[in-house]
Amino acid sequence: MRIEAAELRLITLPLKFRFETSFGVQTERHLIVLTLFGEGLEGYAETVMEYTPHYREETLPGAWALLENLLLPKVLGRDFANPEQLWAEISGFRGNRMTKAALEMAFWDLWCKSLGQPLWKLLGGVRQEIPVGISLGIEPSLESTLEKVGQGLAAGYRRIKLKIKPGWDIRPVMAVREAYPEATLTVDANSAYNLNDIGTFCALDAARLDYIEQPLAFDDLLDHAKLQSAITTSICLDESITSPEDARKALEIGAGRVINIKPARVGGILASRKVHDIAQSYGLPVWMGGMLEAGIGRAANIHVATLPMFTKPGDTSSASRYWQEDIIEEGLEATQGLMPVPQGPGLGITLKRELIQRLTEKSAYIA
Ligand code: OSB
Ligand code: MG
Repeated sequence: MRIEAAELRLITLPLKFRFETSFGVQTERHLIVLTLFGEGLEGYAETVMEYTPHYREETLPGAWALLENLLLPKVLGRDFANPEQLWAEISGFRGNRMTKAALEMAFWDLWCKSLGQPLWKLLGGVRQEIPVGISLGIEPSLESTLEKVGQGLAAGYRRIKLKIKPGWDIRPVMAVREAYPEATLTVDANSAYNLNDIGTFCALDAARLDYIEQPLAFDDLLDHAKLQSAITTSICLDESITSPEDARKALEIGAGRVINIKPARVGGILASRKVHDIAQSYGLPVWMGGMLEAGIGRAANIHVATLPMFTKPGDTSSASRYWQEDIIEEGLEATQGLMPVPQGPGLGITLKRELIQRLTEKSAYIA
């Protein structure tokens, strides 16, 4: 598959809800829509990073510059037989995995389309519906937290994840557990704690959480292993896993028992499959994380989550929860907590071009 040209568009999408985490508040998403052109086909991707490096280090302006000046010039006019070959070409650049993942995603879409196959099939997926839950931001009150949890469960979502931070942890979590004794509940601290907080996590053992997501530093493994040995609840790693190598090391030292796979964070779809395979070799489950994706990224996440070890409900909830109007024609909607897998070639999605054009704040065409 020859990559002939590329287009970058910067767009902003207002979120339907205010999303507060331990690292900040989000009310809109800024993303780059990347299109690769080749052999009469188009491959799509969207980015996950924001303007500020509050989740991991990468930023949107950094991604734009890297794509425009380095990554796209390196692959344009070149032929790649498969995603592995494309990855080999760009893997010499260190880090910047989210940015490289965007290029890889668009190439997967293009390559699968050239073979007339959906992504999930070429990847080796085994399921046609993905079990999903919701990620609830930090709410202004206990009452609204309980209400949102109730709504999520009533909609059939299979797990409710509560964002926590120091000062908003044991009390809301226990209140939700008391109100919903049977619900599958998890929490996500987004790196807000350290080993001095072991007492908080010991107290949370009583909440019977399925796991505690990323309690400690975004780049830590060792302290997570220490915390894991001190509590009964499983730790799930998110921020700390940026590659298959990280996953191997984390599982080897017992830094957690579950991995949240976000394809962008680990360096793309091939890397996601490798992290998945490593978890499988330890007999440990994974689940599909989310970065408040619009339609392109959401579709990609659904395809990847068809791999066998994605047994825990992921964060890929219905697109209509997030957006008044999504950027793709297909509605990615879950029923009773099950998200169907798109069946067209590649990602199986069609862009809403007029909407994307209208939203475009900046664009670049590179040939
Ligand atoms: O830590 O999982 C996270 C969103 C943005 C950045 C980090 C995270 C999240 C979410 C939302 O939890 C998941 C989603 O609904 O897409
Ligand atoms: Mg997380």
